[in-house]
Amino acid sequence: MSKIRAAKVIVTCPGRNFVTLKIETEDGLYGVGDATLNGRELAVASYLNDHVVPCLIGRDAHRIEDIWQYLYRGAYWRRGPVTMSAIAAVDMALWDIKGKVAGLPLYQLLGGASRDGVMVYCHANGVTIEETIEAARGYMAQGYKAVRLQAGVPGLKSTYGVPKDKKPYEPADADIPTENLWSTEKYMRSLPALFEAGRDKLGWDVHLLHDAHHRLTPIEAGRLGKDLEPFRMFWLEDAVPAENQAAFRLIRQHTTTPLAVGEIFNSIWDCKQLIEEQLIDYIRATVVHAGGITHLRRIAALADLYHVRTGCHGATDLSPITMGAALHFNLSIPNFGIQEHMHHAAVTETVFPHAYSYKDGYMHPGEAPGHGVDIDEKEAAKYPYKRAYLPVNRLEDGTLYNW
Ligand code: GCO
Ligand code: MG
Repeated sequence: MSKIRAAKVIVTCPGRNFVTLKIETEDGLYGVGDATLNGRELAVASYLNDHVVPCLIGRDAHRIEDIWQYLYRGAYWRRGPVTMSAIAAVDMALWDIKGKVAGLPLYQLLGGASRDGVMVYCHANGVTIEETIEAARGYMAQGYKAVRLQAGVPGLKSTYGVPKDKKPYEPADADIPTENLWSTEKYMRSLPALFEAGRDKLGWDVHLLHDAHHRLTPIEAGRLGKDLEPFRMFWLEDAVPAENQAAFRLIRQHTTTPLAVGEIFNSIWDCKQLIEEQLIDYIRATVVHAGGITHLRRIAALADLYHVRTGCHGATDLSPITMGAALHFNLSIPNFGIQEHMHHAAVTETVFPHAYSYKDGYMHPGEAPGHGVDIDEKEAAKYPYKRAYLPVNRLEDGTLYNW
């Protein structure tokens, strides 16, 4: 028994907004969990502060599964990104504590390492194809075995996924969302050339990925997948919005390009049909938005039965705590596929010291007890919350569209 003495929510903005839950036990240990939901951060902070923290005090920190069920079933209102990010934060913090009590890195508690390292992919972005290829070359020189290629679409002024001013990531930079224009026709015409250049200039020994950000219809996605088949992509991500899981049947009927989806999923119910019908190849759900290690393991176990591998979301709006927890998860499960890796800003790293590291295309969670990521509260206090949104997308006739 290790009684929970206190729990607090820390909101900080070192480069971008992060919400962290810190749980302390009566025997002087603590664990931290990520609760960041980009653009809706304070909703999760309130959910935790007002509704979860009071219910945690006095509970046994070791009863991770029981606390998970208590927060999930006990709330009556199930699922949803706010609820599941809050539960995830508690879950991560409790696994962190258990690891510290055991004196073992989290992956050891999850069954030990199934591989030596976690293959990661990075983002090569550019306004033009040439710029994107140049960026990919730079990453390959750092050892990356897998690169996501995104380029500006000729005829569209700015596109989400292609950062402005050569910034390394896609910042949520506006107090009120800025508006982009979108044209599927222009995009679909431009994309094969990017991958043709990719294979031509980067060769065949690198995995190439692409994110369509939910912007296509199923039949468009089928056609795009077919057009991209000659380039043997690792995956085409988020081809269509996935609320209607059956929509993926149509894409599957038309292309053998591997499909990935799920960064906005928050429970196993969002992907049950996609997995059981083998409509996808990679599931992108990750620790913070899909109910923590406890729930993500359940998703991965289901996926394993159907030849679906994991490809956890790892953008910079997920805090280093999620990256650390995901790396332990990735190292331990049998059906790991790949992990996304976007570099956090240096200032983010000063607030979240971590044991994980990158070398030659692979990441490793490190050997620190627990998940190996901490928060420096003094540093965190220097960066107050700042409202910031990602852009929205409109079609050229003004219709609000998916971004
Ligand atoms: C990705 C994503 C991100 C998300 C962002 C939303 O594949 O990394 O699509 O860029 O858009 O994490 O908050
Ligand atoms: Mg994505």
